[in-house]
Amino acid sequence: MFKYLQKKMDKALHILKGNNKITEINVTATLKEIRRTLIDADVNYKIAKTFIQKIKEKSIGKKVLTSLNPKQLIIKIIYDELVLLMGGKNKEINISKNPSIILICGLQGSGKTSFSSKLAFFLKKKNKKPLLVAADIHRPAAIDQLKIIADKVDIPVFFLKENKNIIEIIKKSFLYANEKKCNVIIIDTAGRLAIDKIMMNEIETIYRYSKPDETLFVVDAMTGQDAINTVQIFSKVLNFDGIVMTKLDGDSRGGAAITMSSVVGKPIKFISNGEKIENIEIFYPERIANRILGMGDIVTLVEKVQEQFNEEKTKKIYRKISKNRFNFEDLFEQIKKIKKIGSIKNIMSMIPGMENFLDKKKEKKDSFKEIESIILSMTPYERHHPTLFSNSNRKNRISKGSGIPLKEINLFLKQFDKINKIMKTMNHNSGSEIIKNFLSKMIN
Ligand SMILES: Nc1nc2c(ncn2[C@@H]2O[C@H](COP(=O)(O)OP(=O)(O)O)[C@@H](O)[C@H]2O)c(=O)[nH]1
Ligand SMILES: [Mg+2]
Repeated sequence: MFKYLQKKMDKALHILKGNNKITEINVTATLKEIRRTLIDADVNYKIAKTFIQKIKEKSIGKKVLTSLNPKQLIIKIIYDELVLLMGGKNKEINISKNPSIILICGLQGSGKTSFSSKLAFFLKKKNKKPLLVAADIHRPAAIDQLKIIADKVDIPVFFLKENKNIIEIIKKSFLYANEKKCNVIIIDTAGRLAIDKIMMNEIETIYRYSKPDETLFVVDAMTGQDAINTVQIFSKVLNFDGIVMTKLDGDSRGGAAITMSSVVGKPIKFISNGEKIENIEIFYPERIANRILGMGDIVTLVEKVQEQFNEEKTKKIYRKISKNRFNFEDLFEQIKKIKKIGSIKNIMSMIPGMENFLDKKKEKKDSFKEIESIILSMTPYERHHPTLFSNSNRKNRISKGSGIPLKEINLFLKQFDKINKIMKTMNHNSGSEIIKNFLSKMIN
């Protein structure tokens, strides 16, 4: 699923240079490649163009964090846009009532019957008690098809053989559900080759009579742009709640799936990626975006860094530094923040040039520990007044308390002093520049 997009995106992202700032020049090639990838994957030309435009605006406008690894930052921006394109957060189906009624509709062969049983199986695993209703009155074999699948997983099916009165089928199925204490009723309907009057009349009758809590429209991903057109036509006649996209295991290139919800304004709620009963997945835009980009770790990391070192917070550090009030307590706080982000190796790899350094000095991975012990051995007053350490008695005391040789303490104090000086000369906009220098000097 989404293999095509994955492969192509990976190629596009690898063109990105890691060590430069985000400029028009170094993102252009990547964005061009991404646009081509999207169009090849059956994404509408205009949507692909707007998508690229948005990424360009967002990435080139990113000043504060540009000194972090731009490659990773761009990946995060692409990820965010991709999630938005797919409709943002996942919209859950409404199954809170007893019973909840779910109406399944769609064209012939789109996968309604398969999906109905998959959904029943899925809900059964979530401790619901589903009932499947065979409401396809046009194909005589439809009842058997549903029964064969459902019997295997022990899910009850309601049907009336030889009865073509759709209202009667629905009415009796509700009574049956009540009798059997089923709390979800899934109605599998008939489809036609195209959305026509007969199909719509029938669906509307079922809809009016059953008052579904959730109406899902099933489309075949392999039909590409046609799937989008079909959903658009259907949405004009029935106000359904969500889309189910099936056959994503086929040779579909995924474009319809990623653009569907922004084109038609309805969320995809489930996807199906195989003929087996367990081949059903809730559609989570975030997870799909991660899958397509294959960069889940980077996205999480950038999110955490942005959380800990946002513009406001880094400006505050700068103000302190420029007023010469940056002290050991502040340093301690910074280290705590970095630790929250994850392993030092991870955070270091986000800083241009640091990967090489770390590879060579893997054993230095925990060098923050030393700094922390030194600071912890200081009194609160000392932590706030770095200049007190011109006194060697204090240094001796810290050395004893922390168990760190005096030589190391002297080195640390010297570095601290040096960083403070360097940082003061920096432009206040480059908040992350401060952090970057700060870290690289500390660890050196
Ligand atoms: N490969 C694949 N086949 C599917 C999927 N969903 C349904 N099918 C197949 O598509 C065909 C039509 O499905 P069916 O549920 O009968 O469609 P309906 O006419 O809408 O009820 C069947 O052969 C299914 O096995 C899927 O996600 N992947
Ligand atoms: Mg069917």
